[in-house]
Amino acid sequence: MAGSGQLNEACSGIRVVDSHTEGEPTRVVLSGGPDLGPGPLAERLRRFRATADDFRRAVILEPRGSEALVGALICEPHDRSCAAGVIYFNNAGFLGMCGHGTIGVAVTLAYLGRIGIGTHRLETPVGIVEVRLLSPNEVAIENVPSFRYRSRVAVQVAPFGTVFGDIAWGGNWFFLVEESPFPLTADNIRALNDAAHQIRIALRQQRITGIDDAEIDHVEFFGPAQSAAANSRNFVYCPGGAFDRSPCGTGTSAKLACLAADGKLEPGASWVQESIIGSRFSASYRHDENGRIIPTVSGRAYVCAEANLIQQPDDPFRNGIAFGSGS
Ligand code: PYC
Repeated sequence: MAGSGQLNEACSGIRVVDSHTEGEPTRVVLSGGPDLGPGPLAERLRRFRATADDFRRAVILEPRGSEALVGALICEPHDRSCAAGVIYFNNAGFLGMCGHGTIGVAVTLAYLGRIGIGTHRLETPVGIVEVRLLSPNEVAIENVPSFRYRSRVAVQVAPFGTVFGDIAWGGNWFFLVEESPFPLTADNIRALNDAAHQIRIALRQQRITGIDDAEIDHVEFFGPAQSAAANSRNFVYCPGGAFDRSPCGTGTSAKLACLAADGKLEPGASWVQESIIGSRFSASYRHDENGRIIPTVSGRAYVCAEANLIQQPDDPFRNGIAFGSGS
């Protein structure tokens, strides 16, 4: 009988729990992932990239995933003070850090009974982040040190002329554009995404980068908030060509770094960032000893599925469907 017994023995199972953080999905991989061996997370990320890209694609791409999905592979931490190690990936590759993903991971670990209310540390390839589980669905994360690298950088973008933006690090590299080319409404999502994509390509062609020639692969537009409870609305374009449904944890951190650099937000003061779908993160920051900021970003996540992903050996799309990354 199809679907049982011997046939199933040939299929590998990948155990996942899905959640969304303020609308943006996260898929936590609990088992069935690649063996990346020991060592710091940055080293294991290099092994993941070099040896197990099929696994990334199988978990993230259609027909099992979607362009908006971020995967989070749970690993043994190298630093034993951490509750878990985590490596983030999406439809285009790997992410150093992911704010919404970290909130999703914390809520998922709580759902599974692996962590309780209180403060925990998670190890990522770009550093340790502290997560405070405030309730089963509410999490505050203390992100990696964030900073503005350059302000008011001009980039020539064919349909728009000169576009000015700040370059900042919030766990990923961002180009932050204050004057959005289109109003930040759901009707404009396609136009916003296309514009952000053009800017990303122009940054690449004009060799405008982060530190050490790092590619700036996230573009963020800002505009007035729709809710009276928020300070600003954003639209965040992600490396695989999808847009963030949440206000983006690393993008909100990059925004705080710019506000701090401009003297527009005091340490400890609250900043509420609204996403293109109207969901919200609240955030604040403190300074570290190196002149950077340590952002705290809070939001809610909800578990929405538990599943075992199956890859049948003769399925032509067992490793996902490659439409092109959009990058
Ligand atoms: O929340 O940091 C974030 C994030 C990055 C990409 C998608 N979400």
